Amino acid sequence: MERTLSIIKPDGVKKNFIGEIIKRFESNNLRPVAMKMMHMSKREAEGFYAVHSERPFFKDLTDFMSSGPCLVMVLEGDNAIKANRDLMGATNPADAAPGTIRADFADSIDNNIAHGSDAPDTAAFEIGYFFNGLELCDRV
Ligand code: IDP
Ligand code: MG
Repeated sequence: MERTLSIIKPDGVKKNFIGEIIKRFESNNLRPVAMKMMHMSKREAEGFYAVHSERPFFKDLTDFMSSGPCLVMVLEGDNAIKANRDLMGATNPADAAPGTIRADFADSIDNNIAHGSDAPDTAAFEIGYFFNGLELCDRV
């Protein structure tokens, strides 16, 4: 059993894809154990994406992530990190396999609908960035 952080980015919320995306998670044995809507400040977005602070797209990325509300979730399941990334598809929706979340819903690499942690250490950091232990609900 593994946990991963998922975010439906501002474009996914704005386009009313919350239900569609959560349905795909639940249909594929990824269960939400925590979730909240939040509108990140620029500083909060910069802290979340600190690993990318030297990248040329950092300013646009953090402007976008702080442009509107997101749905931030912790998903639990077998191999949850990889399972979530497989469901999302490639970072650039133009390269994402048909039937993936980004292929079906995203417009561009800048507006690519969803975030998913990429490894156990980043998942631990990202879950702790948004949630405390009491907010993670064990599913029975
Ligand atoms: P990921 O979201 O698939 O894990 P990362 O490489 O971690 O991809 O990049 C974080 C986010 O930054 C991406 O989801 C995307 O929105 C944005 N991004 C990544 N690479 C580029 C790029 O080359 N140009 C513009 N935006 C990018
Ligand atoms: Mg990433």
